[in-house]
Amino acid sequence: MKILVTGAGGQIGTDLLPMLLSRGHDVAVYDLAPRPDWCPAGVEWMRGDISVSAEVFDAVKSAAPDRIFHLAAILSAAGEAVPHRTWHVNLDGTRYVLEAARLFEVQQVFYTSTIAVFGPGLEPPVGDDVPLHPTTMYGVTKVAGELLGEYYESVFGLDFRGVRFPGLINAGIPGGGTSDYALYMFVDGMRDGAYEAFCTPESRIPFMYMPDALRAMIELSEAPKEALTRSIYNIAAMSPTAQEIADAVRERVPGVNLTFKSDPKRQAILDSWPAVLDDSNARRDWGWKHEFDLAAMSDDIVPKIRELIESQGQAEGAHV
Ligand code: AKB
Repeated sequence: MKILVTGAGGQIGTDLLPMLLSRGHDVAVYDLAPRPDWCPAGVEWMRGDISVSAEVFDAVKSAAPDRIFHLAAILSAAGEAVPHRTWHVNLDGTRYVLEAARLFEVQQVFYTSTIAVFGPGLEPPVGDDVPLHPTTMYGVTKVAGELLGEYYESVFGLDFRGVRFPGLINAGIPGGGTSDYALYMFVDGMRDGAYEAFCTPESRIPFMYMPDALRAMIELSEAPKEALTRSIYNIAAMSPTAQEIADAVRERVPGVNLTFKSDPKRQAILDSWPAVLDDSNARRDWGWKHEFDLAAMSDDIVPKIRELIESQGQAEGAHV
């Protein structure tokens, strides 16, 4: 199957591309950045801007994919610095992807939504169908993107599906998200021996380890349509506090100095997100089940980050 991945130069793409190749797919990428060193051979890398309709249409026409995994987006913390650009990239970009999919008869568009669609005051565990009142431009665009995809599904018959990701953790690139403190505790803690988290130790949001996140994408993408009762699903794995993440790092990285200094803007974003998600619809409809809790993830990720730091050192362009 031919799969086009938009925004593959970010945190998810680093791990998704090798996985798609290992499953025998023909993979093309559409990304603003030039082809990075880590991009596996065999991936066709097209450079372009998701917020320029003609470029998106040309890329989809020339790649002629069966499926699009649409990852390109500006995340929550970065988005608050450039809200207009975030609207343009996240929402117009999604509209161009959906329209190109319709024009060039792409079978499925897979959408990466987020816990940032939720706003403050929701009682945990928070289910799929609750009022969505996000406080960030990223969240606003993701709510609108979900609705736009559902419109393309009901009006044009496009197969549109996706997940609301928790904060993601992998041995990779932090990408301007508010959940990045968890990843930095591991990466900076191991590389520099210290990290000051921009949140309180009590902060608690849902997180997921990248192998679970990738498996969720593949499993939902391949699920029979008739089994699905909705387009967009909450998925969950763990909801540790920042303190619990720090403790997990400390247990595995002796001597690491992890401290907390809450940044009011990013703290307000974190506090607006649910502490715990209800993902029972995903579990019922397509058998979603996470594998990694905090301990299992920490055991798995520490040697991977160590290997990456050793192989890449402090070199310019290293993606740790
Ligand atoms: C962010 O922090 O903006 C993202 C997300 C939770 O969608 N990682």
